[in-house]
Amino acid sequence: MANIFRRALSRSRDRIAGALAGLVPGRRVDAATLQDLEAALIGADIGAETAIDLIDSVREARAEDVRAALAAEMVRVLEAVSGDVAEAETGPKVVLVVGVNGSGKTTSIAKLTRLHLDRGEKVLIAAADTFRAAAVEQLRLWADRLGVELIAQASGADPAAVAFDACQAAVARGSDVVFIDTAGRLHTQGNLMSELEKIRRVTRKVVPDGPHEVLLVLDGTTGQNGLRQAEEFLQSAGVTGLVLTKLDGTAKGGVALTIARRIGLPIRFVGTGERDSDLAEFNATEYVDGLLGTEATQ
Ligand SMILES: Nc1nc2c(ncn2[C@@H]2O[C@H](COP(=O)(O)OP(=O)(O)OP(=O)(O)O)[C@@H](O)[C@H]2O)c(=O)[nH]1
Ligand SMILES: [Mg+2]
Repeated sequence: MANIFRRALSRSRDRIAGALAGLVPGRRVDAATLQDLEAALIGADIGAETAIDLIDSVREARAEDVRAALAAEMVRVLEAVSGDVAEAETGPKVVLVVGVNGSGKTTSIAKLTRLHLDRGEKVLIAAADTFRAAAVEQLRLWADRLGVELIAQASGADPAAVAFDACQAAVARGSDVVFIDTAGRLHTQGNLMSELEKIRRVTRKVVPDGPHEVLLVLDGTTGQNGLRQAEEFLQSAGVTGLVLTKLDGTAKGGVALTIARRIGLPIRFVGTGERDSDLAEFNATEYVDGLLGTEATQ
């Protein structure tokens, strides 16, 4: 399969390639080139602290080795947080999907559903975003299109009650996985954050070892701001992994490195478009190749 990160990160890769072009083989790396490289990394939305650390790791390298050394360090940073996903011991795997408004939660659930269906698994979806009728309808459209069962209640219903129903239905039907869609929220909305805690608590009454994953969906184009969101959600929602969405062409994409380094959370998936097939499992080596063009030059 073609490396999707090649396309997604082409802008940042071009910029970084421009900086790397200043390196003269056979010579030590000069300060001006390192400065250019640092600026290119920051321009790719790798936060300043992370960029400085990366530059430090290649300061002593020979010019011709810089790209490879940088790539190795980036992969190391990303793989340090790869971590395994908890598997369901008995009964369905419960996956709670959270994030701020419009980050791509509902669409990501459609994509994840498709991924699991393609593996031959039985999927059920819970419409626990009960704030807007349109939110339920959006999910219903996806569920119909994908041919999976949706558990929903009238708008305004208690999201935790929907999640509870869905877990019970998933147990009754022998589903392999249940995805719980939630309304967008900010970490500052205390009542909404405690609602997530309630959802978690209530699902445990049905599936005691769940939720097995709490996926935070982050818009990959919101840059360092997205990082702060991730940090705040981590505190209050028990997030276990990330889905980075909208990495489709004009994204700078470097935020993944900062997330890994600062937050210590694995990026599990990336979204690369609006269709249900536009999802890929995150792969550190391919991502770094997309950012640095490593493989093309070796
Ligand atoms: N280009 C692109 N668009 C995406 C991607 N993921 C989601 N979108 C679009 O982003 C918009 C918001 O997506 P939703 O899935 O509705 O986001 P949400 O987080 O559920 O939004 P709320 O429920 O309102 O908080 C929609 O127009 C999606 O089609 C992606 O990976 N790439
Ligand atoms: Mg939604």
